[in-house]
Amino acid sequence: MSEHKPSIVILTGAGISAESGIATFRDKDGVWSKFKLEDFATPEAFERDPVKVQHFYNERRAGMKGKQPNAAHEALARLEKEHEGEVLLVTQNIDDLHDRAGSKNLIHMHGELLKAWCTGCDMRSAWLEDIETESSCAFCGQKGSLRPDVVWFGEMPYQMDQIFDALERADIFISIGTSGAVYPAAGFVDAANQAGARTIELNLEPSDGSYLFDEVAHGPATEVVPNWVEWFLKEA
Ligand code: BJW
Repeated sequence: MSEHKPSIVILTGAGISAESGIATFRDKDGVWSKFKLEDFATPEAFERDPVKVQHFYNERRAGMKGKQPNAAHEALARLEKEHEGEVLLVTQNIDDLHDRAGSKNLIHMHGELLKAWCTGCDMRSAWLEDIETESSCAFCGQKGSLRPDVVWFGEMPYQMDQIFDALERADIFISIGTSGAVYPAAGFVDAANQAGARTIELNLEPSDGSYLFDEVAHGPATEVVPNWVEWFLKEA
């Protein structure tokens, strides 16, 4: 019988992109310290004031220009390439830094800033510029039906069945750069623990849920993530 290669599920949050110059949400200078989430990150906010919400995301999309993947994104792409077992990377981040680092088995559970979703025909298209009231859908041509393809509070994150299936068969679960403040992602560690996985937190500082993990390593993602990957590929 062939040796079992551990299945790994990785959850990443804003902390992994912090050293690439993208703001986190709940840190001192985070997005929610400047903008009230109820006014920008709910379907109700968009209904009330679509221009204001589009402007917020247009600014953040423009702010992505020139941002590059860092050593932590690259280490996770290397892990997927070199580890013979399954590696599923689930990111809460709406940036494209994991994609550009080369990760392939990747789920953007909170959507993608560089895509527009047409609420008229339900199609998604790559979108690098501003979304304006006059912008028309690349598929159906309708005007005024595009929104950022991101998951707001109260909306269902993407590919949840696939994520929970992977957590059920996970041998290792690693949570990186996330405060664990937002569900359902914050509950993945419980699902992994129930599945008997070894659970690991890699974060700048202990998150509120640190005690739920079997192992923790604290420090900047560009240090702790490449160190862990290097160790795992050599020793495991
Ligand atoms: C570093 C670092 C460095 C810094 N190196 N680390 C009451 C109880 C329980 C749940 C709810 C409740 N009321 C409502 C809910 C549900 C709600 C929720 O969780 N609310 C909470 C506020 C309580 N969730 C939802 O509505 C979600 N949908 C949902 O639940 O659907 C129903 C459902 C039920 C059951 C199963 C399945 C579904 C949708 C949530 C959508 C979240 N959307 C956002 C915005 C996306 C678009 C945008 O960007 O504008 O997603 S909010 C924001 O938070 C964003 C992030 O992905 C998410 C998580 O944030 P993250 O990544 O953890 O960032 P931070 O800033 O919090 O943490 C950064 C961490 O990095 C920190 O720990 C730092 O220390 C660390 N760090 N520098 C390493 N260099």
